[in-house]
Amino acid sequence: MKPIHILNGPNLNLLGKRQPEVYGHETLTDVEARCAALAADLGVALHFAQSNHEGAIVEMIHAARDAASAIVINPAAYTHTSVAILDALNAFDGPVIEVHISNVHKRESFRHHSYVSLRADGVIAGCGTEGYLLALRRVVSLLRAG
Ligand code: DHK
Repeated sequence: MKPIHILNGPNLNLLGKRQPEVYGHETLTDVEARCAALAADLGVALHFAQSNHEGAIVEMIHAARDAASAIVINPAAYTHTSVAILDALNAFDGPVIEVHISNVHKRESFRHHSYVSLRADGVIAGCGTEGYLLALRRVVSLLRAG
């Protein structure tokens, strides 16, 4: 099985420092370490990345077309604005799970709409950083189910 790509959007590099009451105290490096440990338990390879730039995320998704078996993506603010990220995901053939650390539906109305949800096979919101682990388990079970 090709690696699973976990992609993170803008401001998630500040995880742990930015609005901890909303996003928690763990850093993105902590999240990556927890995902890597779970991936090792599940016997899958992982690639973990973050960018603050929309075009860079589009290019990460293009790279995943050949390199990844599945994508877990937290597009952060681009969730609510980016047709370009939706279009790139529509050009990817494997499972896609969308993750939000916070419960976007309990927050401002502009966070209630997601372009990415038009492509995602599943959406996890409001489970904190554990959402990444849930998403990882889900893509592995989808891939193993064939
Ligand atoms: C992260 C962000 O940065 C916000 O722009 C989204 C998402 C929610 C999250 O909960 O992980 O609206």
